[in-house]
Amino acid sequence: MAIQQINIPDIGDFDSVEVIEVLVSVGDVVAVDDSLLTLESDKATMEIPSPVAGTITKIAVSVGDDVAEGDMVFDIDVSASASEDVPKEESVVPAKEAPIAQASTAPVAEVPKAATQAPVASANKPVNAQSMGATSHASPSVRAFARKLGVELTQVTGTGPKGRVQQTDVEGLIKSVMQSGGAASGATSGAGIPPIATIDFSKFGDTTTEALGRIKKISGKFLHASWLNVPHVTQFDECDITDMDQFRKDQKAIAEKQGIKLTPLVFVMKAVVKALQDFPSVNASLSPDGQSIIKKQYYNIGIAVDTPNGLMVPVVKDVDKKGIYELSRDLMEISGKAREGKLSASDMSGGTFTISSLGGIGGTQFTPIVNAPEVAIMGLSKAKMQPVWNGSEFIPRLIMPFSVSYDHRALDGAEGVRFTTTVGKYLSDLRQLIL
Ligand code: CAO
Repeated sequence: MAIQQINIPDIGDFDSVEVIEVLVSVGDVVAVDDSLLTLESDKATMEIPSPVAGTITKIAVSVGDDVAEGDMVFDIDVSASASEDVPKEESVVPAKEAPIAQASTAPVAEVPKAATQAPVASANKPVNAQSMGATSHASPSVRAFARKLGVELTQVTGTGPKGRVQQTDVEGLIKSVMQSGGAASGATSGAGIPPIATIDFSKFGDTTTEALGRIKKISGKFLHASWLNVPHVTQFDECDITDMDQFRKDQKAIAEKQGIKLTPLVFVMKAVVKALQDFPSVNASLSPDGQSIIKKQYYNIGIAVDTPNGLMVPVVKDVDKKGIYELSRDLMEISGKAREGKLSASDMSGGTFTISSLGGIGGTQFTPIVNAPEVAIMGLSKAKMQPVWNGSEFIPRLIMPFSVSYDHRALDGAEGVRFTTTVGKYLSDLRQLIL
């Protein structure tokens, strides 16, 4: 046995503090930094971490004792043999600094080796209250309240004087975690989504609070779910739409006679569908277990529409089977219905790929969020005349920036950029759509 005596380290300004929790028992195997004791003064609560890995062989304090710097509190056996008696599964747990693969496969004998490599010398190295986790200021009663509810004070933003954490701050954190559905994932485990601080903005100036509209609340949930579940990659690109736009303008007068407004968007829809036929994995969804890709042989394009009530995504069906005029009519109809709040459930369902066009408004590029369970979405930005080098001179060309965000589980980067390049190729030369 190689016994390492653990003493109370530097506890800052306090002469002695009370032990309010003994977090280990004799025979427990601990890793470096595992908490051993909780101390509480009238000003702060602090945890004493283990400076070594090993097995607890003696505990020299009890709850209610007062301890001071240098007091002996534990004996820990740091020898190799100390962990050999411990069942294999348990002994692997403390080796938390080992790579994951090693942790699950390492033979028992390797664990004490890691333990002896731990910074034994640091047992005698002064550790101040800050490094012991007492970084949050809070009264003992607030600390006790947080502890009772399993809230780590370091996750709470204090709104009291000098950032002191108050009971309302702890309550606010719990409320926000519950509302975001994060409670199940464990607010204190570190595995959940770290909450955003709750701040009383009125402390800094006048504010007004308005409830989000119904559509915004609904779309917000979908956007949030996609943002959290889908590993997004956004590929930026641009294409020369000079010829396409000239053709559009040539057709505009004829279209207007039929009551149709021709915008670049319908040409993009046709080019996208042709590219989707070339890249079936983009016109797809992942199976719920993520083990298969479901490729769709129909081409229904969702169009993000900006309405007074918020973003809506009606779907234009069978885009592959429709001409430019028919698509324009469909687009005018569904965007009109969206703005008047008259979309039916079937108008909004069955999409296979979505286009979000901000080209009529402005901007150079943006990163749209995938309309899951689809696997990709295109973002269109405003086309501008730009000088383009043709090999001998700069010529003015109409260049449209666009982006495609995609689910990296479904598409590799190479496939993503091949897709955007193909869309650009079709938009630059519409004749290719009929090949
Ligand atoms: N580059 C340059 N000009 C463009 C363009 C582009 N990429 N796209 C459209 N335009 C032009 C149109 O030609 C039109 O000009 P003219 O009247 O001179 O022909 C003008 O901009 C306005 O077009 P529009 O926006 O009315 O029509 P559209 O078919 O392009 O778009 C719709 C229809 C419903 C998509 C659009 O009105 C809309 O709601 N866009 C916002 C979508 C949105 O909010 N997306 C964000 C989602 S966040 O992820």
